[in-house]
Amino acid sequence: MRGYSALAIARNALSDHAHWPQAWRSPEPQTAYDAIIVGGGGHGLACAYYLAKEHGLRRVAVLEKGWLGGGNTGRNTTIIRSNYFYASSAAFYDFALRQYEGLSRELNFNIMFSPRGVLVLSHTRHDLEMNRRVANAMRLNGIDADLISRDEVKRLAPALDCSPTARFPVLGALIQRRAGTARHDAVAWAYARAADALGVDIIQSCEVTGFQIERGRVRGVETSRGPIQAPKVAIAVAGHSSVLAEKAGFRLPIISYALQAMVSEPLKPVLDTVVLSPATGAYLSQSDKGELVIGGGLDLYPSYAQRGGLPVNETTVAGMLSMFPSLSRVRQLRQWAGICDVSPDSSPILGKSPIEGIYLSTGWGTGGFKAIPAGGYCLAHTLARDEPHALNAAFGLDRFVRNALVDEAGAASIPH
Ligand code: FAD
Ligand code: PYC
Repeated sequence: MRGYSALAIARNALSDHAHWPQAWRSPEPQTAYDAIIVGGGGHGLACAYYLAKEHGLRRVAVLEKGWLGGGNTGRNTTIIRSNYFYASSAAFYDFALRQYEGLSRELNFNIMFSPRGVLVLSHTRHDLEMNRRVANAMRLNGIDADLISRDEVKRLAPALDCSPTARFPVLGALIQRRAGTARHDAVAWAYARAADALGVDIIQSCEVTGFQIERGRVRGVETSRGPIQAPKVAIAVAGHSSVLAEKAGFRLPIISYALQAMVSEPLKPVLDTVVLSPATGAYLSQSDKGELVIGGGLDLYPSYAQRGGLPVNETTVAGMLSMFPSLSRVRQLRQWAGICDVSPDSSPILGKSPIEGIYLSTGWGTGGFKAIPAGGYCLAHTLARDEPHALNAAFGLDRFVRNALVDEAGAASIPH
């Protein structure tokens, strides 16, 4: 990591940001590239970085209709974990977690990775059994997992109501101690800066509006800033995946739902781990700014509105307060939503599309932030070599016709 003196940090903090260097260029689009990535979220930017770094592709453009990280990457609740059930998911998400552990160093950008542990609470006997099943599966897949008692939960999260009379009594938890959080927009910025340094053109305010396709093969894209040619195009647009697939002439088994989250006013430190409670429908952690970062389940009707409705917001707050009654007077500061791309088995679709030269990164649903380093790495491999990496071989679109689902809805850890 580049070293900064305390004086330099103080000078920057007090400056009006004048003369700060741009973290990446803002080039005009060229007429042709070797590869185009649609979507400047974490997955698109990571793919661009790995295409340049691992595969030597330098004539690469990321086309983003808005601003970098303005989609779900900048709207999520920053939880990173690899407590999945099936071997293929475990290998994929743990590869991502291992990349996150070294990402600040790799990209020379502090993404504030914080392995503060993630607890999935058990409120019933059945929850205990299910958590034990997941813990056993994780250990069989070589991933750290512990089952902890109510007393240990109380020690880790003293503000949590662990009394036997609680509305949702806590019987124990599954903990992944290596799991935690990272600053979401820093992940996008870190990949953007590193990709730019390797020659990738990152072009914001450039919407892809269509595809040039000849005899089943992609030749380029139409954009709000004119046509751009490329023999290979990756689509990494989360909740808008079906919209773009339709423009390319195929359908995806993706439904887009809003997932909302909120933060409280800043508080003094009250929680230094992440608590997920599928039964109450709420989860929370505390950011470095002191805000409680709170989320719940999907607004379960298809939508492209980045808002979310009041009933789900209220249910989430009620669930959170049933666990943490002492927070009842804390005020909600902000609320927002992102459009999640949910696949039938809640696993990603990461691989080839029915059009030659078009590749897909979608189906991340409510859980793709934690996947970004693995998703970008595997998408780059698939695009560059025209075949999946071993880590994403199970996640092709063809699994829905082969009846080879990887059903991880239960691993979402939130009402789904
Ligand atoms: P995005 O970050 O959404 O990027 C896609 C980009 O494509 C957008 O910037 C969009 O503007 C752009 N785009 C769309 N259409 C076009 C077009 N036609 N032309 C050009 N650009 C286009 N995951 C976790 O792992 N942990 C969590 O704690 C977590 N919490 C979440 C909480 C909330 C409230 C939400 C909404 C999501 C959460 N997720 C979480 C999920 C995670 O945020 C996403 O799965 C992940 O960020 C998806 O990244 P992406 O790069 O695929 O998509
Ligand atoms: O994937 O860990 C996750 C998550 C938690 C809340 C939303 N997504």
